[in-house]
Amino acid sequence: MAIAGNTQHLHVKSFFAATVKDALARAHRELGPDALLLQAREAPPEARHLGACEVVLGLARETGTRPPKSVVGDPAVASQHGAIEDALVQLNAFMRTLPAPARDGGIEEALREAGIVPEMARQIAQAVRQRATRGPVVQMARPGGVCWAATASEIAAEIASRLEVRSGIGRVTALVGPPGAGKTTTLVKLAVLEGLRAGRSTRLISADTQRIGGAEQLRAFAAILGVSFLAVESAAALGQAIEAAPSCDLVLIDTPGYGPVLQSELGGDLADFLSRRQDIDTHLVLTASTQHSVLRKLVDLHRIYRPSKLLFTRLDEVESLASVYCEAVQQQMPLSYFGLGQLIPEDLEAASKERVAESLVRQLPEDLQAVA
Ligand SMILES: Nc1nc2c(ncn2[C@@H]2O[C@H](COP(=O)(O)OP(=O)(O)OP(=O)(O)O)[C@@H](O)[C@H]2O)c(=O)[nH]1
Ligand SMILES: [Mg+2]
Repeated sequence: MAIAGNTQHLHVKSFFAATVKDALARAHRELGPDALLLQAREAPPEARHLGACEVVLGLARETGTRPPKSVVGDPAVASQHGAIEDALVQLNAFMRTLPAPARDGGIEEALREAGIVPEMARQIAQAVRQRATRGPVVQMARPGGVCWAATASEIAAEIASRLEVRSGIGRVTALVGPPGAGKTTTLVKLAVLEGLRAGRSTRLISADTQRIGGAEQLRAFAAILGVSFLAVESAAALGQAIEAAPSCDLVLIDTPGYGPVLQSELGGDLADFLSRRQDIDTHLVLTASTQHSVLRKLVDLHRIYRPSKLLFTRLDEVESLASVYCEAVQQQMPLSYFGLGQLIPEDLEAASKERVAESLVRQLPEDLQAVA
């Protein structure tokens, strides 16, 4: 690593030992007292066999020369000391000018700016630093200078590792969620993808019968697809319709979307029924375009259904999946499917961690991605 305007180069080397103190002692024995401590950290898993602690030290040296075995009392090395000391003085002065956030490459700040909630951004940045295979890098050409040389894939992998994905649906599946979230459209997409195209006999049930015309949309779709359809007036009737279905049939249940007031007035029986029937695979349908704070309220409002998965629609309308990510991670709920538009069934795909992680990494500033 060249030091700008100087023929000296910075030789960077890691030393491992059981304690930081021992690792430092070993480093100073080999590099001498002038070596500059760049980093002390827990050794990464792949180097753990070398010692629990890793220290990384830098020492300025001439281009093309090998690092001295020992500088103490070595006349050849001593003759270089003037130049080396100059370089280290420059380096130390430079490092003192670095703004604090740049010391972690700005990953935490960039994640916050990409919409990740602060605590999560801090944890991800910290984990990325531990995951980073190349340790800290001094970048003389870059304002801000010291970066954690995590690769884009290391950042994406850390983001993805916090997510859970469980696509596929149960034999009896219900979609619940706020008004207009895309429940009916998604149910029909699932009927085609998981029912008809998979060669499974499929039944559609609408529990959306309190609203005038609520069940008609699904009835019309069922007629077009040529699958059986039933509208049920109560939770008890829903239970009977499920029992009446042949055991190999896929049963897909559409439910009405209620706001907070109607939910408590009209939604209680259905919520009681679904929350007790954990054999029914209940997905909470939400739109990716909803702000994170609102998503939180919607998840709370629909907790009475005890959904086990989150299904997000309208990914086609958003740049960032930050709120989808934060909500799924904070609720520790798996993602099932993503709605990507209005086309049936093309615009539905199994949820993937990669899609979410890549969308977030794309939000990071270009210079960070370049380092990353
Ligand atoms: N752009 C986009 N539009 C979608 C998506 N999914 C559904 N929609 C549209 O959203 C609108 C509402 O969809 P519905 O399926 O009727 O929503 P719902 O949750 O059943 O609504 P209610 O029954 O009124 O609660 C329709 O115009 C759909 O075509 C999606 O992934 N992307
Ligand atoms: Mg509907």
